[in-house]
Amino acid sequence: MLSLTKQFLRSQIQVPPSAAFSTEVKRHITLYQHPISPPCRAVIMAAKLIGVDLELKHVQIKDCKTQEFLKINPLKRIPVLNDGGFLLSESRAILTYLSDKYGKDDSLYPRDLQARAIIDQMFYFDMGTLYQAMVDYWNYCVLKDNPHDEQRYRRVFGPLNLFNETLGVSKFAAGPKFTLADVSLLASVSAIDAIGVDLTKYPNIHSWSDRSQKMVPNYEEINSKGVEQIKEKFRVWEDKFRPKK
Ligand SMILES: N[C@@H](CCC(=O)N[C@@H](CS)C(=O)NCC(=O)O)C(=O)O
Repeated sequence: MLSLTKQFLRSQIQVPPSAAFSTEVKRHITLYQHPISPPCRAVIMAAKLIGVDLELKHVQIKDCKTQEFLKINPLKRIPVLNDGGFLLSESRAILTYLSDKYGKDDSLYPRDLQARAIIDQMFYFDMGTLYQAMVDYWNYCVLKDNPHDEQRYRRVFGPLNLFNETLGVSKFAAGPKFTLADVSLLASVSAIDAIGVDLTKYPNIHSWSDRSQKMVPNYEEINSKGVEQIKEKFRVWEDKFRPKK
Protein backbone atom coordinates (compact mmCIF):
# COMPACT_ATOMS: atom_id res chain seq x y z
CA MET A 1 0.00 0.00 0.00
CA LEU A 2 1.40 3.37 -0.98
CA SER A 3 1.72 6.00 1.72
CA LEU A 4 -0.55 9.00 1.29
CA THR A 5 2.45 11.15 0.42
CA LYS A 6 3.62 8.75 -2.29
CA GLN A 7 0.10 8.42 -3.53
CA PHE A 8 -0.26 12.19 -3.56
CA LEU A 9 2.98 12.63 -5.49
CA ARG A 10 1.98 9.90 -7.90
CA SER A 11 -1.40 11.50 -8.42
CA GLN A 12 0.35 14.60 -9.69
CA ILE A 13 1.78 12.84 -12.69
CA GLN A 14 -0.75 10.29 -13.75
CA VAL A 15 -4.48 9.96 -13.86
CA PRO A 16 -5.68 6.87 -12.00
CA PRO A 17 -8.52 4.84 -13.49
CA SER A 18 -11.83 5.65 -11.87
CA ALA A 19 -15.40 4.54 -12.40
CA ALA A 20 -17.34 7.21 -10.46
CA PHE A 21 -15.16 10.06 -11.66
CA SER A 22 -14.42 9.11 -15.23
CA THR A 23 -11.06 10.38 -16.37
CA GLU A 24 -12.09 10.20 -19.99
CA VAL A 25 -10.96 13.58 -21.34
CA LYS A 26 -13.41 14.89 -23.88
CA ARG A 27 -11.75 18.25 -23.97
CA HIS A 28 -8.25 19.04 -22.99
CA ILE A 29 -8.79 20.53 -19.54
CA THR A 30 -11.21 19.23 -16.92
CA LEU A 31 -12.31 20.75 -13.62
CA TYR A 32 -13.83 18.60 -10.87
CA GLN A 33 -16.16 21.00 -9.14
CA HIS A 34 -19.49 21.84 -7.52
CA PRO A 35 -21.20 25.22 -8.04
CA ILE A 36 -21.76 25.86 -4.29
CA SER A 37 -18.00 25.90 -3.75
CA PRO A 38 -16.46 29.42 -3.88
CA PRO A 39 -12.94 28.09 -4.69
CA CYS A 40 -14.40 26.15 -7.64
CA ARG A 41 -16.15 29.26 -8.89
CA ALA A 42 -12.93 31.25 -8.58
CA VAL A 43 -11.26 28.78 -10.95
CA ILE A 44 -14.15 28.95 -13.43
CA MET A 45 -14.02 32.77 -13.40
CA ALA A 46 -10.25 32.78 -13.91
CA ALA A 47 -10.51 30.31 -16.77
CA LYS A 48 -13.07 32.57 -18.47
CA LEU A 49 -10.79 35.58 -18.03
CA ILE A 50 -7.80 33.68 -19.38
CA GLY A 51 -9.76 32.14 -22.24
CA VAL A 52 -9.39 28.50 -21.18
CA ASP A 53 -12.25 26.21 -22.11
CA LEU A 54 -12.90 23.96 -19.09
CA GLU A 55 -14.85 20.75 -19.15
CA LEU A 56 -16.78 20.84 -15.85
CA LYS A 57 -17.26 17.57 -14.00
CA HIS A 58 -19.82 17.77 -11.24
CA VAL A 59 -18.71 16.25 -7.91
CA GLN A 60 -21.04 16.04 -4.91
CA ILE A 61 -19.31 17.43 -1.81
CA LYS A 62 -20.01 14.20 0.11
CA ASP A 63 -18.26 12.21 -2.64
CA CYS A 64 -14.97 14.03 -2.00
CA LYS A 65 -14.33 11.52 0.79
CA THR A 66 -14.80 8.38 -1.32
CA GLN A 67 -11.96 6.06 -2.25
CA GLU A 68 -12.63 6.90 -5.90
CA PHE A 69 -12.09 10.61 -5.35
CA LEU A 70 -9.09 10.03 -3.10
CA LYS A 71 -7.28 8.80 -6.21
CA ILE A 72 -7.88 12.17 -7.81
CA ASN A 73 -7.11 14.28 -4.76
CA PRO A 74 -5.78 12.75 -1.53
CA LEU A 75 -6.67 16.07 0.14
CA LYS A 76 -10.36 15.15 -0.46
CA ARG A 77 -11.24 18.58 -1.77
CA ILE A 78 -12.55 20.25 -4.87
CA PRO A 79 -11.60 22.02 -7.09
CA VAL A 80 -9.20 19.70 -8.89
CA LEU A 81 -7.85 20.49 -12.35
CA ASN A 82 -6.88 17.79 -14.81
CA ASP A 83 -4.79 19.26 -17.59
CA GLY A 84 -4.02 16.37 -19.90
CA GLY A 85 -3.23 14.07 -16.96
CA PHE A 86 -1.57 16.71 -14.78
CA LEU A 87 -3.66 16.89 -11.62
CA LEU A 88 -3.68 20.02 -9.50
CA SER A 89 -5.70 20.98 -6.42
CA GLU A 90 -5.91 24.18 -4.35
CA SER A 91 -7.84 26.87 -6.19
CA ARG A 92 -5.20 29.59 -5.97
CA ALA A 93 -2.50 27.26 -7.29
CA ILE A 94 -4.85 26.43 -10.17
CA LEU A 95 -5.48 30.14 -10.90
CA THR A 96 -1.79 30.92 -11.17
CA TYR A 97 -1.04 27.77 -13.17
CA LEU A 98 -3.74 28.59 -15.73
CA SER A 99 -2.57 32.18 -16.04
CA ASP A 100 1.11 31.28 -16.38
CA LYS A 101 0.44 28.47 -18.84
CA TYR A 102 -2.44 29.81 -20.94
CA GLY A 103 -2.61 33.59 -20.33
CA LYS A 104 -2.18 35.72 -23.45
CA ASP A 105 -0.20 38.09 -21.24
CA ASP A 106 0.71 38.35 -17.57
CA SER A 107 -1.82 41.06 -16.68
CA LEU A 108 -3.79 38.86 -14.25
CA TYR A 109 -0.65 37.52 -12.54
CA PRO A 110 2.30 39.77 -13.41
CA ARG A 111 5.78 38.32 -13.64
CA ASP A 112 7.15 41.37 -11.84
CA LEU A 113 8.39 39.95 -8.54
CA GLN A 114 6.88 42.50 -6.20
CA ALA A 115 3.56 42.81 -8.02
CA ARG A 116 3.27 39.00 -7.92
CA ALA A 117 4.27 38.90 -4.24
CA ILE A 118 1.45 41.26 -3.32
CA ILE A 119 -1.04 39.05 -5.19
CA ASP A 120 0.31 36.00 -3.35
CA GLN A 121 0.02 37.91 -0.08
CA MET A 122 -3.67 38.53 -0.81
CA PHE A 123 -4.15 34.86 -1.73
CA TYR A 124 -2.76 33.81 1.65
CA PHE A 125 -4.83 36.45 3.43
CA ASP A 126 -7.91 35.14 1.65
CA MET A 127 -7.23 31.46 2.22
CA GLY A 128 -5.89 31.67 5.77
CA THR A 129 -7.81 34.58 7.26
CA LEU A 130 -10.85 35.99 5.44
CA TYR A 131 -12.36 32.93 3.78
CA GLN A 132 -11.22 30.71 6.66
CA ALA A 133 -13.22 32.79 9.15
CA MET A 134 -16.32 32.36 7.00
CA VAL A 135 -15.72 28.61 6.60
CA ASP A 136 -15.21 28.16 10.37
CA TYR A 137 -18.60 29.74 11.02
CA TRP A 138 -20.31 27.89 8.16
CA ASN A 139 -18.90 24.50 9.15
CA TYR A 140 -19.71 24.90 12.83
CA CYS A 141 -23.24 26.26 12.42
CA VAL A 142 -24.65 25.14 9.09
CA LEU A 143 -22.81 21.89 8.38
CA LYS A 144 -22.70 20.67 11.99
CA ASP A 145 -26.20 21.97 12.72
CA ASN A 146 -25.32 24.09 15.73
CA PRO A 147 -27.07 27.28 16.88
CA HIS A 148 -25.65 30.67 15.90
CA ASP A 149 -22.25 31.32 17.48
CA GLU A 150 -21.74 35.06 17.83
CA GLN A 151 -18.02 34.76 18.59
CA ARG A 152 -17.38 32.74 15.43
CA TYR A 153 -19.59 35.09 13.40
CA ARG A 154 -17.65 38.12 14.60
CA ARG A 155 -14.34 36.60 13.50
CA VAL A 156 -15.35 37.46 9.93
CA PHE A 157 -15.53 41.19 10.73
CA GLY A 158 -11.83 41.78 11.54
CA PRO A 159 -10.55 40.51 8.17
CA LEU A 160 -13.36 42.38 6.40
CA ASN A 161 -12.28 45.61 8.12
CA LEU A 162 -8.69 45.00 7.05
CA PHE A 163 -9.68 44.31 3.47
CA ASN A 164 -11.94 47.37 3.50
CA GLU A 165 -8.99 49.50 4.64
CA THR A 166 -6.75 48.01 1.92
CA LEU A 167 -9.34 48.96 -0.66
CA GLY A 168 -9.38 52.51 0.72
CA VAL A 169 -5.89 53.03 -0.71
CA SER A 170 -6.00 50.61 -3.62
CA LYS A 171 -8.55 50.27 -6.41
CA PHE A 172 -8.20 46.48 -6.53
CA ALA A 173 -7.07 43.88 -4.00
CA ALA A 174 -3.40 43.90 -5.02
CA GLY A 175 -2.99 47.38 -6.47
CA PRO A 176 -4.39 49.60 -9.18
CA LYS A 177 -5.16 46.77 -11.59
CA PHE A 178 -7.57 43.84 -11.53
CA THR A 179 -5.69 40.56 -10.91
CA LEU A 180 -6.21 36.96 -9.83
CA ALA A 181 -6.26 38.19 -6.21
CA ASP A 182 -9.57 39.90 -7.01
CA VAL A 183 -10.96 36.72 -8.56
CA SER A 184 -10.15 34.67 -5.47
CA LEU A 185 -11.46 37.30 -3.05
CA LEU A 186 -14.57 37.93 -5.14
CA ALA A 187 -15.60 34.29 -4.72
CA SER A 188 -14.99 34.48 -0.96
CA VAL A 189 -16.79 37.80 -0.48
CA SER A 190 -19.79 36.52 -2.48
CA ALA A 191 -20.06 33.66 0.05
CA ILE A 192 -19.76 36.04 3.01
CA ASP A 193 -22.50 38.18 1.46
CA ALA A 194 -24.64 35.04 1.00
CA ILE A 195 -24.57 34.28 4.74
CA GLY A 196 -26.10 37.66 5.48
CA VAL A 197 -23.10 39.81 6.39
CA ASP A 198 -24.07 43.38 5.53
CA LEU A 199 -21.41 44.49 3.06
CA THR A 200 -22.76 48.06 2.96
CA LYS A 201 -20.93 48.41 6.31
CA TYR A 202 -17.74 47.94 4.30
CA PRO A 203 -18.24 50.57 1.58
CA ASN A 204 -14.85 50.01 -0.10
CA ILE A 205 -15.50 46.27 -0.36
CA HIS A 206 -19.00 46.95 -1.63
CA SER A 207 -17.81 49.18 -4.47
CA TRP A 208 -14.78 46.95 -5.21
CA SER A 209 -17.12 43.96 -5.52
CA ASP A 210 -19.29 45.82 -8.07
CA ARG A 211 -16.18 46.95 -9.94
CA SER A 212 -14.61 43.49 -9.96
CA GLN A 213 -17.80 41.67 -10.98
CA LYS A 214 -17.89 43.84 -14.10
CA MET A 215 -14.40 42.61 -15.02
CA VAL A 216 -15.49 38.94 -15.15
CA PRO A 217 -17.25 37.76 -18.30
CA ASN A 218 -20.54 35.99 -17.42
CA TYR A 219 -20.10 36.73 -13.70
CA GLU A 220 -23.78 36.19 -12.96
CA GLU A 221 -24.00 32.98 -14.93
CA ILE A 222 -20.93 31.52 -13.21
CA ASN A 223 -21.84 32.55 -9.69
CA SER A 224 -25.57 32.97 -9.24
CA LYS A 225 -26.42 29.27 -8.95
CA GLY A 226 -23.76 28.62 -6.30
CA VAL A 227 -24.52 31.78 -4.33
CA GLU A 228 -28.23 30.84 -4.32
CA GLN A 229 -27.32 27.37 -3.04
CA ILE A 230 -25.36 28.89 -0.14
CA LYS A 231 -28.27 31.25 0.63
CA GLU A 232 -30.76 28.39 0.55
CA LYS A 233 -28.72 26.18 2.92
CA PHE A 234 -28.26 29.17 5.21
CA ARG A 235 -31.98 29.97 5.11
CA VAL A 236 -32.87 26.39 6.09
CA TRP A 237 -30.40 26.59 8.98
CA GLU A 238 -31.73 30.03 10.05
CA ASP A 239 -35.31 28.77 9.97
CA LYS A 240 -34.29 26.11 12.44
CA PHE A 241 -32.26 28.24 14.81
CA ARG A 242 -33.47 31.81 14.15
CA PRO A 243 -30.45 33.61 15.59
CA LYS A 244 -31.12 36.94 17.27
CA LYS A 245 -29.00 39.63 15.66
N1 LIG B 1 -8.08 25.67 0.01
C1 LIG B 1 -8.89 24.87 -0.86
C2 LIG B 1 -10.24 24.67 -0.22
C3 LIG B 1 -11.06 23.67 -1.00
C4 LIG B 1 -12.30 23.27 -0.23
O1 LIG B 1 -12.40 23.46 1.00
N2 LIG B 1 -13.25 22.68 -0.94
C5 LIG B 1 -14.46 22.21 -0.30
C6 LIG B 1 -15.67 22.72 -1.07
S1 LIG B 1 -15.77 24.49 -0.91
C7 LIG B 1 -14.48 20.70 -0.35
O2 LIG B 1 -13.98 20.11 -1.27
N3 LIG B 1 -15.07 20.05 0.66
C8 LIG B 1 -15.17 18.63 0.69
C9 LIG B 1 -15.58 18.11 2.02
O3 LIG B 1 -15.80 18.93 2.91
O4 LIG B 1 -15.70 16.90 2.17
C10 LIG B 1 -9.01 25.57 -2.22
O5 LIG B 1 -8.99 26.80 -2.26
O6 LIG B 1 -9.11 24.89 -3.24
